[in-house]
Amino acid sequence: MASSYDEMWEKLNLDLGAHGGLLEVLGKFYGDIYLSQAGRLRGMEYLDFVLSEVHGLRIRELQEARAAGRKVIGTFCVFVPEEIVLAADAVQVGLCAGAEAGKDAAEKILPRNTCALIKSFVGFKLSRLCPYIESCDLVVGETTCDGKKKAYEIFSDYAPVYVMEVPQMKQACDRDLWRAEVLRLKGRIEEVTGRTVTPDKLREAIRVVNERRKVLQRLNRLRAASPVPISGRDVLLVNQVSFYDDPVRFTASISNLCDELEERVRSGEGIVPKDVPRLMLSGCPMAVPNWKLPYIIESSGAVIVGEESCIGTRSTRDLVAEDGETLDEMIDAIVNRYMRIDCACFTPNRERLDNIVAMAEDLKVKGVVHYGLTFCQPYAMEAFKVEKALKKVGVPMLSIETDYSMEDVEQLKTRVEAFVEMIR
Ligand code: BJ8
Repeated sequence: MASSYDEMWEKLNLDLGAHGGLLEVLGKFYGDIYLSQAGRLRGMEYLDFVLSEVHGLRIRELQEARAAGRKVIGTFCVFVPEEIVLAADAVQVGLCAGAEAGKDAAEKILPRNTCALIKSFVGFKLSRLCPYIESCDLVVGETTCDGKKKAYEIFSDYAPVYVMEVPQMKQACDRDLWRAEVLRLKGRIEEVTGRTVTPDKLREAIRVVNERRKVLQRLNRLRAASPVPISGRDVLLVNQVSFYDDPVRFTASISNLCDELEERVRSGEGIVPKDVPRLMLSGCPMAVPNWKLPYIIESSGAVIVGEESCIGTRSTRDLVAEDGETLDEMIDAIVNRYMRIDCACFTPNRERLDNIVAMAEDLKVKGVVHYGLTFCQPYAMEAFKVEKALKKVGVPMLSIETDYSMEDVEQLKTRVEAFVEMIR
């Protein structure tokens, strides 16, 4: 069916036929997983609207921003400091990489044993399916895991790519390296946008991004109530949308959602009965529209109350200190905040274990589901340590490795149901 956005998508060089097919599948999937839930908060209508317009209205806004002289910067990792991008009056979008479409094309130029996230972003580009990638003036990659690092070399044949070097350890010399990298990024962003990052602009950008983190922290505090007032699926969606919506509008909308949630908590209303086992997810990021595992968990008699993930608390836990006055002080504050990210690409990575245990205890979960994308070595390796750390505090863990295909849904459901039964 023709869409009013066809002309815009054509200009972006999308494959209209394949793209239409993708939107159709996405719409169906969304209806089954999200709209079918009973007792959803009114505030989720905003998220439903954003999702229904994910390749429409938001893309139009990006085109309008570009026409007005602003640049669009795409990212794949929470290490890219959005503060710098916003301070140069550019728009940052998290490129999703959460769908299987495009996998066949990706496997022609990438090894098959590459994680689904990497195949997804390469496949989306090669198959001309993603209007976000096509709207980017620059894609900022990073040297986190080996797969991503090498994939950016290949990706740069198809899109303008800039790569930040992320250290692998957290010693003083690593911090120095990271500081130099943040400054190098600032230089490149200034070059691409033709704007200078001034102290005033950076201060405001730090505030805007912190406000978004704070509203997500508030959401996480509220959802921890018992009975649980909002589904894990819905909170995951909020986190996913935070990566590409306008930050100020998003913060205001989620603040309204939190007000409603607060009411619900006050009245003791839950999305599920009090005795439904509370679970926490931990591990690899789940990008839009990767809702498979949360859906399986929540349709197996459990409810998710936290995500220890980059599309979750890892990207919202820490704020950038707002007391810097000079540009140098603000850069230092940014460097310090980003160096606290506990991605499995770091070694050693004790903080992540401590953070997981603290989160599991705070949220009073009955168990943790560790989620690793197949072929993701950093998270697969750490899963063993996570299990051991949780065992010490008496929290059982189920380790799941999967990708974006639907082939293993039944098998995963059986394993999750058995786990839920065991912890009940
Ligand atoms: S800070 S988690 S967003 S790197 S799943 S591509 S690690 S093989 S996504 Fe990540 Fe930044 Fe770390 Fe977060 Fe590689 Fe693993 Fe694939 Fe991964």
